[in-house]
Amino acid sequence: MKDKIIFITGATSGIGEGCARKFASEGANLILNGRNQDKLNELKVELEADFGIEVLLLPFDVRDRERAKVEIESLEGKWKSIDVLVNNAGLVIGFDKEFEGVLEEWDIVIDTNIKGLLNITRLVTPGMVQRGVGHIINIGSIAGDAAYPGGSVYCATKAAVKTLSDGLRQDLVDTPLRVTNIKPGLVETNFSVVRYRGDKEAADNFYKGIKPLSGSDVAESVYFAASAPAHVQVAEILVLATNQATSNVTYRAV
Ligand code: NDP
Ligand code: 8X3
Repeated sequence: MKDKIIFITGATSGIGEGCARKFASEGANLILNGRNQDKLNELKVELEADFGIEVLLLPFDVRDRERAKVEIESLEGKWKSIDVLVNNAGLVIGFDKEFEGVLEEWDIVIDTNIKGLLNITRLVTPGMVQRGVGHIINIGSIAGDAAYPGGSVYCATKAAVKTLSDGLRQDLVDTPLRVTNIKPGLVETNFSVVRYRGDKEAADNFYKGIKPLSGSDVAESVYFAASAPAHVQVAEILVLATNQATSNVTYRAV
């Protein structure tokens, strides 16, 4: 992994931050994206000092097509040659029933988890095809395998991530590129704080009675797929907390 270029979206927290630390610890150089510029700056200082790697920051909203295009097309030198794209930026808002949810919140979730991911894939993959090198790793979810109460729109976006991963794998089948869909279960990150619209106590309660995964647990699966030999394509990984067996067990009443 030494000197490879890894582009991680949503690197300011949780799974994305865990991936940044893991790839940095293995000697990779990182392009880190997210909207929280302060957190990105902090990570850059820390990871460059701790691991002697280089970090380039691309702070933008993955939903912003024009900005993403300018930022990615302006990459220079070695930063153009992205080896691994980790499409991680994503969120859910609320636990509303499908017939009661807030349309504007659904727009944010759909635009980020599906269209934002597609936006970055569309911008980064052509260069990988041209160079004959590349790996697209999408962070899906067990929520994409089956809906749970109060989660249908989020679950639908993660089902879309599965389909987009499967479709891209077929579109790239005659190239050396690889596509992986990582499907975590319960991971304790800022995800639930966002889901409960900033209510930290409700977010903490969500994990009561179960030891969830951490962002770095999931990063180990991402790294496993990325570091497999070139002829090995890890198509999917479903990684769950030990006391979680299905998508539905994640449901908690608000
Ligand atoms: P966090 O809330 O901790 O992290 C989400 C990251 O996404 C943050 O870095 C946030 O950064 C970034 N992000 C959100 N919206 C945008 C945007 N529009 N543009 C750029 N970056 C954005 O949650 P997780 O780490 O848990 O979530 C990461 C991924 O993992 C998501 O796709 C989620 O669906 C998935 N997942 C999470 C699970 C869980 O239980 N936590 C389980 C299964 C999958 P910033 O605010 O700085 O933009
Ligand atoms: C996140 C997992 O089921 O907590 O994708 O929504 S879940």
